[in-house]
Amino acid sequence: MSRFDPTLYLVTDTALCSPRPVADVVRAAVAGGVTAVQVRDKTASRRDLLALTRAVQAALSDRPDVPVVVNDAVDVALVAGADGVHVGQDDLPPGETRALLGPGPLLGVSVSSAAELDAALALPTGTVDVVGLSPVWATPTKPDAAPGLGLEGASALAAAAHAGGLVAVAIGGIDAARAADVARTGVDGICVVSAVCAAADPEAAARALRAGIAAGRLAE
Ligand code: TZP
Ligand code: MG
Repeated sequence: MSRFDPTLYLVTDTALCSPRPVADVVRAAVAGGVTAVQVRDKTASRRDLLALTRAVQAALSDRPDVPVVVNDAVDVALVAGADGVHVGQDDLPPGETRALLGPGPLLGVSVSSAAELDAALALPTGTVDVVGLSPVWATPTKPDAAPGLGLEGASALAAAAHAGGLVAVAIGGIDAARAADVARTGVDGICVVSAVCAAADPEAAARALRAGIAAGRLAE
């Protein structure tokens, strides 16, 4: 899947979804307007991450338009036949990850600075598809994240990513109240964890985020 709609990209957190199964939260969130899903569980074994990925894929079996991407684990993504992988700066490098994946699946890379973005842009065309601009704001969901880019930083990195032909999504501290401001930076999409996973009603939370994004895009 080389083309996808990155408008509202849900990154899962098993603990924040609990006691609800992640797959149930994902299904509700997709009904509310989530367009892409990344299965992320830093504490799960490879085997459990595979089971979680398969549960999410099964929950979305009637939504082939919504890609299921695996965080960090290219082996799990390959075994599950996932639509892609997202790697950080401490994971397998993107070139090697692409070599393992082959040309079809999506490859996302987290970048926290212009230097990290430049490194992604310097790779051969078709290596990286999407960059996650990370984080826009500090967030308790990832306390070890780099310092926040802010809206101006995200805007500058999004422009540079677009100039190099990459899709740019923003992550970190984004909720419905901030979604319009983030959309106005020109990013192609917004990634959220807690705004959906910790919501009492994930479907309503996704709808509110989509409304914020739409408002920001209209104002562009
Ligand atoms: N990468 C950068 S910030 C972050 C990740 C996975 C967590 C974002 O979580 P939230 O709850 O949407 O702020
Ligand atoms: Mg990672």
